[in-house]
Amino acid sequence: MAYELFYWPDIQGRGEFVRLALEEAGAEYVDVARRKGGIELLNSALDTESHPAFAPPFLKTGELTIGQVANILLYLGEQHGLAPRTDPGRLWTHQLQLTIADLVTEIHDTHHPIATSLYYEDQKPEAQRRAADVIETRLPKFFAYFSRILTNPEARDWLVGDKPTYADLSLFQVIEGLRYAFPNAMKRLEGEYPALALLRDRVAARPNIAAYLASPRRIPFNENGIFRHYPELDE
Ligand SMILES: N[C@@H](CCC(=O)N[C@@H](CS)C(=O)NCC(=O)O)C(=O)O
Repeated sequence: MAYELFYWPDIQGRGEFVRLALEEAGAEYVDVARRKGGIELLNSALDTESHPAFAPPFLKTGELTIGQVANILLYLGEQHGLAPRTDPGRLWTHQLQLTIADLVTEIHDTHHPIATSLYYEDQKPEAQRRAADVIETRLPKFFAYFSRILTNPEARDWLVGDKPTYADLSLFQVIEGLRYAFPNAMKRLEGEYPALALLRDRVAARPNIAAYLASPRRIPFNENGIFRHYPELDE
């Protein structure tokens, strides 16, 4: 039975971390809200499920409804060999994913530092201060962390041992998104963390991922998602 992914239809957003895992796994799935009448189904699932997600993305499979990106990936990792089976490996992969989720929130907050409910245009001066700090202090700290893991002898090409996991797919997405949002800053920063670009390239070369990226299923980055390009924030 095909998975049902519920996420906003016009953005990559947080749903993209789930799409990448489903695509890498070659899993059959329906991106529900991208179909006619799908937004209504999404909203009604938020209202009526007995274990409702607070916000999209969420994934339905059989009787299960699973919310929170890291939780969805924990499940998909087990189902499709996208994470180790042992407890230490499973928890380590989950920990990396939760750290990526923290980073994603900080990136989101560069354009929405005051309130998610306000427009970017209503918080531009604060966004400028926040973006400058994220570029100067937070990205280097996260990049150094993930680089250290990737260059640890036990990593061998991927974050967790010798096989790709959903955490690698997610880190790929973060690097792609940051290149879109902050091209100038990333040009300056990336040279210092070559292991990250190598990981990005390894993920992009995975056959299922390469096919997905070239397909119309991959929504282009835009200024409604998490990774937004506002030139004034990328100085
Ligand atoms: N921590 C949640 C965050 C979910 C989330 O913030 N979803 C956004 C779209 S990316 C949303 O629709 N939020 C609506 C809201 O927070 O009211 C996750 O990782 O799944």
